[in-house]
Amino acid sequence: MGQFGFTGLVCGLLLSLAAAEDGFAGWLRYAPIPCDTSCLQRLPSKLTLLNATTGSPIETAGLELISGLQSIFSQNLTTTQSRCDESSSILVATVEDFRHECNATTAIPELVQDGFWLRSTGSSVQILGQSARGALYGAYEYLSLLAQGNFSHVAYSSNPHAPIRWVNQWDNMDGVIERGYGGLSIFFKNGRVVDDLAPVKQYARLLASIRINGLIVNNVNANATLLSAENMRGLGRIADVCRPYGVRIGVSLNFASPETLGGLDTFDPLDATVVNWWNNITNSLYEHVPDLAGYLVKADSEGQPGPSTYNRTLSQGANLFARALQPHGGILMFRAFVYDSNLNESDWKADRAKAAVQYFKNLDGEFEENAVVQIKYGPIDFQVREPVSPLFANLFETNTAIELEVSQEYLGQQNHLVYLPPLWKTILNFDLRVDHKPSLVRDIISGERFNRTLGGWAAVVNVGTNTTWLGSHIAMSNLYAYGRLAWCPTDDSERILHDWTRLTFGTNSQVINTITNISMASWPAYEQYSGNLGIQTLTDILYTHYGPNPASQDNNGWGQWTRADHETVGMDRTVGNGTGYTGQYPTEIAQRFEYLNSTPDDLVLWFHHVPWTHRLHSGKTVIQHFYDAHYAGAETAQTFVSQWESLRGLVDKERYDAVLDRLVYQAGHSIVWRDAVNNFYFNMTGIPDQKRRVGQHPWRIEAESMELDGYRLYTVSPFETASNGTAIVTSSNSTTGTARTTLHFPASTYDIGVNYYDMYGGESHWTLSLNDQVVGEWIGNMRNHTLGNSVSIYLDGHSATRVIFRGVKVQKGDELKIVGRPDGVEPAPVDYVVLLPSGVVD
Ligand code: GCW
Repeated sequence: MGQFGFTGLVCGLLLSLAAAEDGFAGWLRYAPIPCDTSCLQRLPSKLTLLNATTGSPIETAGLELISGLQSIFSQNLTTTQSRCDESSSILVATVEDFRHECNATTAIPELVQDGFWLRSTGSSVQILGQSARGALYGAYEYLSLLAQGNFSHVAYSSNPHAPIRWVNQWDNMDGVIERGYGGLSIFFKNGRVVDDLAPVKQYARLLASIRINGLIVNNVNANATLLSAENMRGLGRIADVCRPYGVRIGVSLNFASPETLGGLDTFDPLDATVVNWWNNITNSLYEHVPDLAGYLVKADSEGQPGPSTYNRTLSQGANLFARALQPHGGILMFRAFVYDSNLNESDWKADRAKAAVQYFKNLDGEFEENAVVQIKYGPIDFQVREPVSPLFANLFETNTAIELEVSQEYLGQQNHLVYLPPLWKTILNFDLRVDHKPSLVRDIISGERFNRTLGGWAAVVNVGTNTTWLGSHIAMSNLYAYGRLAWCPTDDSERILHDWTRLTFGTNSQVINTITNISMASWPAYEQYSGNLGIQTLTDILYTHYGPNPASQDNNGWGQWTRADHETVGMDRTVGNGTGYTGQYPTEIAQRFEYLNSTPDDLVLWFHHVPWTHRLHSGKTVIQHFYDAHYAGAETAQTFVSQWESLRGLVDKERYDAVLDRLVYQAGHSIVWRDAVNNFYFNMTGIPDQKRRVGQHPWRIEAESMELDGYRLYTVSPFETASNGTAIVTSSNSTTGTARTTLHFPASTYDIGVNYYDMYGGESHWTLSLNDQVVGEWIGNMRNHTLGNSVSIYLDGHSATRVIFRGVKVQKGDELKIVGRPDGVEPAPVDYVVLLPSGVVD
């Protein structure tokens, strides 16, 4: 192995693989698979690399194969001197080198950029890439098969769906990640690039293994200081670490940089000094990062500067950067997320969803060839359900890419399991019927439908310093699946999950089935308890985008309105009577959504304003659907816990416990969601739940109804995030509070739940006792420890949560007591206690 000069690196890899199951290895664990002598004989024992120059992806492929076979089978590959040895050997090369050097006659199907060919006859393996990067992808593919215990003889080529397969990080220079739920930045700290880039190297490795070829390292709300001389050197170091993995880095730019950083008195994109300034910056960047992938620009959006300051068009703004990049072969990703955030809700026709088409449609054909318009999947903002952005059907002479979000903003922030590929596929597989011809979104972004040469994918990922990357082991299936779909969007969501699970948790079929069941049920369940029928995620859009707060959607300029009132709900986006949004789609689609009878239930409130008593295709009224769905979703979330518990002993303890903690939390928070949304609309409409559940909680004891000492009542806002609108808090920050009650429930064994608030800024302590015997105690530190983020300093839908003590024997007349000791600003708040007989979810 000395031949390639990477002895030290190999050891480094092996060490990290031997580490604890803390998630750092992701799906690249290369866990051991038993392999006896005859099994070993069926594996290659030698490795031949053609042109493995130092730092090239071919060399990386060799390193990965050596460490992978060593780790999985304890098989030590010996590297051969011979150029084209075929027996018992893995050959890794580019197709070109292979043809040139090996006098080869093998017929290899045509490969496109980054594609690869993989042939394995057991002991002989050929891995050939269209490029060195493709060869590395082939090596990861082969290792993925082996790591899943798949020894099949194979011969196939694999080509990417689109050339752009990027991830975006929203990392700020101070190290905080916007909408990041897995810790601080692995790239930046205190305004500079960090010294230790080991996590970046591992991230690049994970990305390469799912065939991601571009990485934007900083937030789209960009800070111009990234372009300082010192930081350019830092970017050079980041790029050096990523290059061996075929991952090219790029940066987000702040449009006003010529003024704020460069000291010019303008940032007008048509001003010659500005053009010059950006050209110089671009040239300097390429000196540090010769293979810079390009730029990402958010302009004229949410307070970010842009060309509108000088009455220039968005395309004039975009082309400034595109042209600066052209001599270097870079790509400009220009975001379509441009909208007015000061809309007037009293204007029936105002509609944020129309913004992207309004801003970009007329600019079609005006963007440079190396510019790509990056479009969020829906017209608003990463909601639990949105129709596809109509902009995909309005740009024919402009390159486009879809923007997805792996980071679960609006979708539980990785504290809730939500497996996203089924959501993404509703968009990717949507047929927009442009000119009455098949026009699947995935074929538009690949460039195929409108004959574009450039296009593809971006996903906001936001990994951080948490060893699990995203803050949760199980959320990593979304990152894995994103890479898989960007390569091949027709891959099946469940099969992707099977592969991920085998690689991440092993090949036990119970583990695979259980994780698949939970994951596949997770997006539907989350939609059911967080926002149905296309009303959007009913989260707090003015604060952290996490817990419930339906009222926050309306009466502000953000345009994420529900228009809910006593009688009616939903946005009328029809041409006939509403905002006219449906008219932005091609005729067939516009017609489908224009009318209630052809609009699917799951988008009815997106497109129509209807009475709460409107009957859906399902036969239910809108309001009853809300009630039922919120109950069903929360009930499904409860089953995640028991399903996961069936894996005790089948998953290593470290990850078993961590995932269990999250799922228990999710089960409790899904009830917070359910009750908040149901109570909110029950209060608004006065229409009772036919099944008499909403507002009826026979197994609860409200904290405010208990006998209190050192506790006082607290009116929670928003009201629906406390049972009965009221909680209790200690009378001061230093007073211990006691709440007692006598139980009148029938003698039985119950699970006892306590709903309380776990706020940021304090770690209160609570004890629950029955007849002075302690049942359990807990600390309000989840936000700091168990969960990946700290979300609220208030008693609200973000901090509301439930702790459960299982199997407690209760006699009629027992005295239940909660003692709460406040800490910091957290006054040991309690909402209610619930006694759950087996099978009851209250
Ligand atoms: O959804 C919104 C987020 C912002 C984000 C913005 C965007 C980076 O709340 O945090 O800013 O989208 O996509 O630009």
